[in-house]
Amino acid sequence: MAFPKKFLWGGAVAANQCEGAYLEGGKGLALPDMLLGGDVNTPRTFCPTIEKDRFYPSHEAIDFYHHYKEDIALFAEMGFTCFRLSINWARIFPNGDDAQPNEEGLAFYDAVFDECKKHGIEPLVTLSHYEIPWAIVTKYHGFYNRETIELYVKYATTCFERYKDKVKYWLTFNEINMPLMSPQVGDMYGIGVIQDVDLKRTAPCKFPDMKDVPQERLQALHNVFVASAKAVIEGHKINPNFMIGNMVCHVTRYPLTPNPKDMLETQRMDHIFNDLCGDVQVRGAYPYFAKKYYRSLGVDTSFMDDEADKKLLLEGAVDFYTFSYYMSNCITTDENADKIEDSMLAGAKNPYLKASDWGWQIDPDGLRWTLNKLASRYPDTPIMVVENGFGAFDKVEADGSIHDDYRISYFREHIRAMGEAVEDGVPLIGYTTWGPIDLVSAGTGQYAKRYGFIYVNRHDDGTGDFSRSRKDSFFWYKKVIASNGADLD
Ligand code: BGP
Repeated sequence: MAFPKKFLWGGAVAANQCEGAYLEGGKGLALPDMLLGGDVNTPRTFCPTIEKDRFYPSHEAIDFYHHYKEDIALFAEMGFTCFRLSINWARIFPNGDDAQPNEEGLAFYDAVFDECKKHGIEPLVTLSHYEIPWAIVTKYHGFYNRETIELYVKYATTCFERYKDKVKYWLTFNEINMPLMSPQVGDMYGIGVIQDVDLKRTAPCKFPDMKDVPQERLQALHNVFVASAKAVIEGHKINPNFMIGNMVCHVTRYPLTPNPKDMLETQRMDHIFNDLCGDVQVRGAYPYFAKKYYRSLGVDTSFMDDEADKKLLLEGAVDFYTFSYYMSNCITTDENADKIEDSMLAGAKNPYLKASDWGWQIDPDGLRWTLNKLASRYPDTPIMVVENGFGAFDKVEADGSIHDDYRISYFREHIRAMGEAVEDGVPLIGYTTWGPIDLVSAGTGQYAKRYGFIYVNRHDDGTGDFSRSRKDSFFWYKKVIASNGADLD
């Protein structure tokens, strides 16, 4: 496999899923702090107040806040040259609209980046990985309010100024297309717009029970685009060498049959759910198909025609394209086709693919297909896969070892597919696996859905001492990195 010489190899985490210490160091509440755990059959619920008798996984997560030195040393042992992490916005601006940033929060990330540097690891920093301060949700109605654009830009520029000599690679918003992909979940996660929920009540509320108001959701997403563009513009003023990217959740879609109706529906869904956000952020303008879709939901699209915003989107186009890739789905107009039971990623089952215990279909060739698609859609734009991984139940043997050959085989095939895409000519610059260390699942809030090369002794019943240990995949990935992707055995 011929990966480029300075290819970035590493892993990715998000603050809310690993840090814990949810009120330490002056941090304020962030949206994920209000989420309870669920499992594969129980949707995650949202509890708008903190109740003593309930379990909120982000509050302790895997306690990266106190273990970061040990964890970064383990990443270095695997040979990481890149570590993707997010800054928790609520550590820097605990109330979202504070006049001054929280120095203790800033100092924490200084220490983390210094630790990376010590080990020769390049940080890749996501500014917003679902960690909108809770106060912005309750006081401003999230990104629906244009004032939130300025709060975000202030937060972003504070980080750019502070870390301009320590961080070169930035991403403005994680999985920015989530509000399109899944209205209720996306409202919550991406844009902090919660509809029709009494934010003072204590009863948990299931995501699917929340009301969707497309006008607010899509106008908020527009404000997110503007916030991202402004951040890119300001970032480049602070350090012209910054590489600032977007981040899309790419669920690759195939027609289930060659029925032209299936083809058309697949193209339509691919456009809306996978391409729309990338087009805005890379090309700097809404694609031609956006208006028809928005209007079909009854949305007044005049915000798309605002001249000042149009100018910002164009000037604030990103420097590189990044995405998460876990699976592919099939699309069909046949209502009787066998469905995938996942509200977020719904589609039809592909008879050629196997799935994880959470129903995510495993498709390495789909990654090659996707990389080629993106390279032709966004010519001359460097591409990076910033999330890819296999959530699974792991078994700890009596001697403490963990034989996760299923994970190794998932990664082997996906890295092979990436290598083939590089040979096809795709300008791929790096790869960070999702969850190089076990962490809290975003979708289900579980610890049991494990992704790591590093095991964390922490469980869904709240037990475990947070100790870390190496799985078989740890040694395998180390070999892969040392050989720059050539040795996948
Ligand atoms: C992406 C998120 C991550 C991560 C990953 C795996 O959607 O960006 O935060 O969690 O998916 O999903 P899950 O944790 O639900 O298994």
